[in-house]
Amino acid sequence: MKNSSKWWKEAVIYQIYPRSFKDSDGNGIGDLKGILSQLDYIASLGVDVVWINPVYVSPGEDNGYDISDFRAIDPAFGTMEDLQRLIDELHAKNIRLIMDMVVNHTSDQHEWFRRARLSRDDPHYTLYHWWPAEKGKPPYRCGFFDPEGKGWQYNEATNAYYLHYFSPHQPDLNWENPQLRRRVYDMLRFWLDKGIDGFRMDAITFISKDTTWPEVTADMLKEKYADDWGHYYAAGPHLHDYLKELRNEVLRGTDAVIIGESSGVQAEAAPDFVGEDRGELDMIYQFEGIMVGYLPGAFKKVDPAGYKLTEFKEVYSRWDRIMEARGWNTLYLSNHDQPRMVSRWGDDSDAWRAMSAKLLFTFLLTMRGTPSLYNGDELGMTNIRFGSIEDYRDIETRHVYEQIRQQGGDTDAFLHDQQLTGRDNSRTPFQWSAGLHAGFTEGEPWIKVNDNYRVINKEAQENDPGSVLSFVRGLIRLRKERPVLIYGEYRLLNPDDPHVYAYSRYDSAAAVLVLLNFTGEDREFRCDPGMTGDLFINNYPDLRRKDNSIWLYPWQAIGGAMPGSSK
Ligand code: TEU
Repeated sequence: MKNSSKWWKEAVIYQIYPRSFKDSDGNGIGDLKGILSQLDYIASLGVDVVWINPVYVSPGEDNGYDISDFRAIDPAFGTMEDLQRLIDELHAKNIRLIMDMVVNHTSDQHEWFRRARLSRDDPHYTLYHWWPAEKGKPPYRCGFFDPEGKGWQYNEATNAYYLHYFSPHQPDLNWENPQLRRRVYDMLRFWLDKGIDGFRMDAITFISKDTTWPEVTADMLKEKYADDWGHYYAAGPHLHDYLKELRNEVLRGTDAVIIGESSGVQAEAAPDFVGEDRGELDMIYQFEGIMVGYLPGAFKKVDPAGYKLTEFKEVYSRWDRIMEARGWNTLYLSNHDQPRMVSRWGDDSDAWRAMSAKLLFTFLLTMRGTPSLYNGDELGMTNIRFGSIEDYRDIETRHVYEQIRQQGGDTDAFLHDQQLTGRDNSRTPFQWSAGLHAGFTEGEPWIKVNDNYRVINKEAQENDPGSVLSFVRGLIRLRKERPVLIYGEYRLLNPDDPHVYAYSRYDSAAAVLVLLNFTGEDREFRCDPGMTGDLFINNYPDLRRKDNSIWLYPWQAIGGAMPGSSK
């Protein structure tokens, strides 16, 4: 059914990275009590859903994406009581809570794996994937966070290699085993019973493996999977069966939402995951959008020429078209795995930081699809741009650096790229004030605070009507007031214009024109200036209309009703 209404289609999601949001006990790590202390702030944004990154017990090799106890809160983040309070107090403010859940792998410190690795006879052995060493070397698999890039790790006690798509500390779970699946479903129900409103399923597209373990040759990877291991990993033979089973076993009869991180899924395949006829996921976080401007084949290497707006428009327009018929889109320009939104897609110089951040939020909040806003972006927080590998905490950056070093590659060039793309850029502490450590902690922060906190912080923007923060609050309100911005059709108006992104949103009652100047220069948009009547979004005080043109200021973003529109 096309565009049936659902609470999660109308929602704005706010992603909180708990480790860096607010520390309540001075240990330098953000925690649940910290989040609890800022609920008024969160509510003041107007968001409907909070998504928190993993807070389960974990050795923290990958900041919580290596879970060692699925059913308990890591003491660094607080207690189960804190979590229950968070659920209740968010609900009291009409905000739902989505928890991040990692079931492609566990930590190597999880009890299941600690036992599994002891002996082939241990009942836990079959909860993971193994290659017995008597069969020789396993066929190559890529381990994204492995210092050598390998996806199999030898384990002496079992004389076998275990599979890990991420780091050797993150062994992959064996979804082929029905017992494993039952354990996972039980555990997911455990969390729903606590009253949470859904899950963001981490790396969920990787759970099904071809256990005939075919050789994956470089040619095959290139031809069939566009040189991307993620594409191969997301093409497991039973993926859709497992997702259907998961939905049936866990979500049936609930109002909860399930959002899959869909690494490796290409646009044409997306409706098979989220089509309402499918009974699998509700939404996915696609990767094609955030890959725009990366050079093919290389690890997150940015094109020095920057990204092409025409490509950006093409990707988002295509995803809209594909989802229109079967499914529902999400929109995000940053998260805990991506650099800061304004540094990657806007211009984070003093001159244009605020303007370009406002423009990017206009995009996120006027497109069709459920927007996810990443904490700190609403202040225009920027990349920290670490100069040395020592400053990084992220396992991905550190281990890929090691891979490159071992292969004799150019580590300086890598570090240079990481300044734009590295994950730690978006993981620095939330900038609350101009005070000590940006008001994040009274202790020593687990990762450096961005020096610009004295200028960019919540306190400075709170009561400034011209701030990015105020602008975002206004946009969220507007989206709520105008259903056309949620369910209305989307049309791209100028696919070939390399500077301005123009589109309309319309339904039977209203039509809205959005113009976004993605450059630091004045740009002309040729159209009948009468095209914009009542202007309700503008990051400048005025709009210059002249003859048959609208002249946009640098990074100007406007949205307005199209009077008597012919759409
Ligand atoms: O990310 C999965 C994933 O596909 C990553 O490889 C992602 O593409 C990469 O981090 C981008 O640089 C998820 C989580 O979001 C991430 O934080 C975890 O590190 C990863 O799974 C392993 O659990």
